[in-house]
Order: sequence, then structure tokens, then C-alpha cells
Amino acid sequence: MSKIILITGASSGFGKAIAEKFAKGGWNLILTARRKEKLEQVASELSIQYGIKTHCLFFDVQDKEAVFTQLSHLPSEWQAIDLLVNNAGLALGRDPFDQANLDDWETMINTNVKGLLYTSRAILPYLIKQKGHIINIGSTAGKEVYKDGNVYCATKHAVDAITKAQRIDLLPHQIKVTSIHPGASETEFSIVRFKGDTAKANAVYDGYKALQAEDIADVAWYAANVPAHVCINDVVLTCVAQANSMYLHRP
Ligand code: NDP
Ligand code: 8X3
Repeated sequence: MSKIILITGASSGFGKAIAEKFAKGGWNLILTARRKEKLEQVASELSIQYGIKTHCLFFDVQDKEAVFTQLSHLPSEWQAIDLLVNNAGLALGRDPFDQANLDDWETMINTNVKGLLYTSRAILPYLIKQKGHIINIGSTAGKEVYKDGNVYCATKHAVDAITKAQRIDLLPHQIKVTSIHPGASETEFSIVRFKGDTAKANAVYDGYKALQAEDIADVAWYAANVPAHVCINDVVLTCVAQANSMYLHRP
């Protein structure tokens, strides 16, 4: 029987690449995001190309009621979830602490932290039955704080802490919990961060080859396919031009 993966934020970037990697591997997909048209396009392309089943859900992970309503009552054929990937997230702005926009702070906290918490709790009854696996997408920003990264870095440090807490508290249920912490990766991330300013967004990736979404999908695939007794706890990956959040070499 095919396995089932649920990916939040599957309409672009890492989520979309992870969807493709697992579809190629024969998994059925539950895909979530806010942008209906984009998500439906991802789902229909993958189901045609790889002959797998897809189930799309459209909601904002910040909306607690929507998360629990949509995820707590899945159709019976979609309840045996083997893997949850908490990927939906964003950065908004890159400004000093005394100048950053308070609404941006709240959106990042509500999405990256609360959204991940709500989604995990809503899916947990299914994961417990299935002895499933959670992969949380953190960041190098969750390992070191960088200048003007303040609240984005704080949310990703929270993802790191929540991952560790989940691994401890879910031990009696034998649920694997993994975090993947990528460095700079070329997706829609910087366009969102700089609110549509493509020149600023493109400058982030100028002069070096950043990670690609497929690199993160490869790591997720590896972590999901190790033997049953093995849990990959924590993976940090960067492109070769980057050592950590602070050190980037542009030749
Ligand atoms: P993208 O902007 O390409 O993708 C973000 C995804 O998250 C989209 O599918 C978006 O879908 C979804 N999303 C955002 N906010 C919400 C929300 N409130 N409710 C539901 N879905 C939401 O960026 P990435 O693929 O790069 O980012 C994915 C994750 O990886 C994020 O958590 C990010 O912080 C993290 N990350 C990114 C890095 C990078 O350099 N790119 C490096 C390290 C970590 P939609 O808009 O349709 O709702
Ligand atoms: C995204 C990577 O360095 O822009 O999490 O924070 S970085």
C-alpha cells in the first residue's frame, strides 16, 4: 500500500520539491497552502506524471480553527499519515530590532511557530496510530542569530526547540522527529521577505550558487527512508559558498 505524506506550504519552494520527490517515490500526497490555483496545479501535474493520489487543503496555518477543522476530520482514506512535513513559513523584512515592523513580527511568529504547533497537534492522532514521522523545516537562522534577523531567527530557534521537545515527548509513541535546517536557498522566500522587491530578492543569491529546493527534498527523502529503527534527528545543510548564517563567500 502506498504511504501518505502531508506537506504544509506545498504551493512553491521546498514544499513543492518535496511533493515531487515523494510522488516520484510512489507516495500519495496531502498538500496544503493558501494559494488554491498554484496548489491545484502542483497536485494535478504530479498525479498525472507519477500516477499517485493527491488531496489538497486550502487554509492559513495561522488560523487555529481552520487548521483543526480541516485536519481533524480527514476522509478515512487519507487518515493513515506516515509523514508530516511542517514546511509552511516565511520571513518578512530584514530590519534592525528598533525599526522592524510589529505586524511582520506577529505574522512570522503566528506562521512559523503557532502554525507548526497547531498542525502538529491536529495531525498527531493519525501519526500516533501510524507510528509516523514528523519533519520540521527549521533554518540555519535557527542555529545562529544574524544581524537584522531578530524575530525570524527567533521563530526558527523555536522550531529547533519544538523539534527537540516533540522528540522527547512523543518517545512513548515511537514517532520519529527530524529537523532540517537549510541555509540560503533560491525559492520564493526572498521575494516574500522583501515584499515583491525582486531586485533585493535576487541580490540575496548574487555571485554564488545557493541551495535549490530539490536539495532539501533529497534530505527529506533520505530521512524518511532510513531503516525503521533509525531516526535522523537534525540536519544542517548549506551550499558550499556558505559556512553558517554569518559567513557567505561570493568569489
Ligand atoms: P516559499 O516562499 O517558496 O514557500 C513557502 C510556502 O509556505 C508556500 O507554499 C506558501 O504557500 C506557504 N505558506 C506561507 N505562509 C503560509 C500560511 N500562513 N499558511 C499556509 N501556508 C503558508 O519559501 P521556501 O520554500 O524557501 O520556504 C519553506 C520553509 O523553509 C519556510 O519555513 C522557510 O522559513 C524555510 N527556509 C527557507 C530557506 C530559504 O533560504 N529559502 C532556508 C531555510 C529555511 P501559500 O503562499 O500558497 O500559502
Ligand atoms: C532562510 C535562510 O539565511 O535567509 O531561513 O535566514 S536565511
